[in-house]
Amino acid sequence: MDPHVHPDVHRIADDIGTMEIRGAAKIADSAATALQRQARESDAETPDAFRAEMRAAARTLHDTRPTAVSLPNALRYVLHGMDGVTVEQLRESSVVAAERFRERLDHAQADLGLVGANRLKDGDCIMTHCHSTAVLACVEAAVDQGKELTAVVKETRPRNQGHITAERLHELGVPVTLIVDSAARRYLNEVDHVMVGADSIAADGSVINKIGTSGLAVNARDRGTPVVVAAQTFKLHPGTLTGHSVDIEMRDESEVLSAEEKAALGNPTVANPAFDVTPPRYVDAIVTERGQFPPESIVMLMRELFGEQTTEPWVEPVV
Ligand code: RUB
Repeated sequence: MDPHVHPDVHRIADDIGTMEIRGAAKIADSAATALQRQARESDAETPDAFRAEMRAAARTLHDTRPTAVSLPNALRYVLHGMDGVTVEQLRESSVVAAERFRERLDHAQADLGLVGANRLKDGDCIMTHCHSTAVLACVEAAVDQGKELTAVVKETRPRNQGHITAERLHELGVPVTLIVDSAARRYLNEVDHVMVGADSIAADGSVINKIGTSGLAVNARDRGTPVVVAAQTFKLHPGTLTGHSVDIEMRDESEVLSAEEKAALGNPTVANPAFDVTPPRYVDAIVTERGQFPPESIVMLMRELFGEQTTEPWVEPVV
């Protein structure tokens, strides 16, 4: 019989897959919450059955979206924290590990916000792409310090996450100019920083983020506008230390065109990659809760935090 996965884990996995829950930090937080729920509600009778349920729940979450490494990093954190010889000990340690992960996530966000705010001066204008809670943490910290900022916000087709960013910035009292993605270059001379988040950061300092980030970064370099990436250290992709590459998610074509629209155009092939890779030479700084790093040096931090640890504790052990 397959191990029992709690319905709330399936619900959270579905919400991640359909992007009801989205953005790397939120996905990680929700994955830890889901494992916590699984641990709390499990009625497994043996330690082996409990562990098998936790692995199955982690696999259900893991298989939702492939690009944001925050998801496997969250699962790893909780499963590595699961410890003990009785079901109750395993349950308690898993619940505590999930809680600790979520707390660390919160603190990291606040700490990196303060680092990012140091880059922003009173009167600065930033350009953003997609919706990144890490970028917003930097803006919020700067606003709290009394700095007045403005923002040019890219719409971010096809899902328009720029609308969420515009709303959040408005709530922070930051005046927003919303532009279509293709207008970005036109405004790059008028902004002081491009600030984006990350879904994964590779060992060579490449930044994987919402599709359109790399084109924006290349244009920004051409115009001399610094590109800052705001990302907690759980965006560092330990697998890239050992030669793995980051999977770029291809999403459904219906996000780009409805079936009717597609038919009216003579049924072209529609491609919908969700993320792209910005090479380190186009990134000026990566702002984390551990301070600011040039992208080329991020590998040092990655080794310090993860070593060569690329285990997949959700995989069934071979017996
Ligand atoms: C979201 C996206 C965000 C990063 C960082 O893509 O690319 O820039 O996840 O977000 P999607 P955060 O909308 O497809 O999930 O800083 O909140 O972790």
